[in-house]
Amino acid sequence: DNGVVNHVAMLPSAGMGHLTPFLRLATFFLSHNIKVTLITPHPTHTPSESQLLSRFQSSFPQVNQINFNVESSLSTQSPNSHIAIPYFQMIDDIRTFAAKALSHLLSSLSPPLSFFVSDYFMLSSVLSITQSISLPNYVLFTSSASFFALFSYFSTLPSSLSEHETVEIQGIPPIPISSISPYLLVPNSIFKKVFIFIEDSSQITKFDGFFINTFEALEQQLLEAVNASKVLPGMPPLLPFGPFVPCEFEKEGDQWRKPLKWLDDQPRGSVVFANFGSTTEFGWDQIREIADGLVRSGIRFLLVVKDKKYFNEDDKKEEAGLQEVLGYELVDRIRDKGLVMKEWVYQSGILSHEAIGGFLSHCGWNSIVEAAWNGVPIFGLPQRGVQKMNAEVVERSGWGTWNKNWGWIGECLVKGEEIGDAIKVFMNKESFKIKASKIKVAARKARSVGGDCEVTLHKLFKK
Ligand code: BUP
Repeated sequence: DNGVVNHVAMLPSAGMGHLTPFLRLATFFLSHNIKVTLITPHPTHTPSESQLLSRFQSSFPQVNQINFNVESSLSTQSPNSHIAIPYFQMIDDIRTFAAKALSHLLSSLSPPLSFFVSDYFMLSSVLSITQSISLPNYVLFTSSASFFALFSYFSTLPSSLSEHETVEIQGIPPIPISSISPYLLVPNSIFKKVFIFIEDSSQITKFDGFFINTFEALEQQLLEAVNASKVLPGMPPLLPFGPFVPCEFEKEGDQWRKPLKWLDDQPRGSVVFANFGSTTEFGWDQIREIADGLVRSGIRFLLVVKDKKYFNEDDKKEEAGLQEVLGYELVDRIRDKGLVMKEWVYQSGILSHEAIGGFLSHCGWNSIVEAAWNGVPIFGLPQRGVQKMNAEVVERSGWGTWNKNWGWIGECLVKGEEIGDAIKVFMNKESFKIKASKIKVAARKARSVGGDCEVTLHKLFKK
């Protein structure tokens, strides 16, 4: 220790899927005596984000937490309530703040920053700022290395992509076109306009590096190909910092105990856990089919259902809501075999419970890494974005599967009978369990003292 205080500033994008990995990485920095400044919007996109932030603040009062006011017309109408600012609007608001105030803010921090960590949704908005003040800029990529490869290659792809069957990128497995979000294939879609980084991959090479929540055993081939500049010439280092580990502050009040108590009474490995991400947009008809499938499978289950209303209006009418979503008959059939909850649960705690034997997941990347950390096999029900590509990562490494014929879940209705059969086969497959335990061992090794994450950290701060 030479007395130098290492200081890092971080700016996550909106959404739990971005905030959670940023806070987990911040916790890792803190545990290695690195000072952290965290810059976040107020109000947040969802109530869950502001609750998580305040618990983080209570656990780590030493963190320099800076809130900036979101200036969109929507939020100024009622600055203190959660009035569901549309996601794209929120991203735009963060960019506006960055353009106006970030340069001054970052250069005024004390002690001076070692580097800045931005979100990959902010790519083009921050680079010119950090370059102008000569501040090293790393990007936290909150998805898989598999998607990183496509992301960094994207602007060099032909525009007539939808006529091809696969995308072929040197050094990595071919990506089926059907696994890529249709929004990325449509020229001039709003998605492409908002995430303008994709239009210009050359910017990627100007950053100091990319942090990613993955580890060798999970995505070795991808990491090697990207770092050998096979995917994009001149690529800065893609640094695996995963698996990001769930933290104590993520537990909310006492409510996280409820499903764990129920799980305590279930046999080891007997329960399939079904949860579909923080921005699930299944219709209620699809949720009913999934619940019906779970009952038909004969396997014990813990199902978490939510609708947009819950997230947007902070509506916690748990019991009434459930019957409304599932119908009385189904709620009655569920009684023996399952627990259904209609609220935010402590997912990583559930995944670590020994009664859990499988995970029915939308395949958000954080969920996948949490399952890997706990050695829980995954059956994927991808709904949108990069979730099919994430499901493929799991399938390739042999600890789970998904049904490609079902397409994007929620687009057409998958019936309970089919779901029930699939769950039965999935939960009885020994090879998934064996592979998942191996992934868990590798995940723990990457995070151990002297493991890959610490090696990455020492590279960053070598003096
Ligand atoms: Br839902 C839910 N409790 O009830 P992903 C989620 N989580 O702790 P995303 C809970 O939120 P996209 C709940 O453990 C994970 O850390 C979960 O991130 C936690 O999916 C995070 O899995 C969700 O990346 O969708 O962000 O919902 O695929 O768009 O990233």
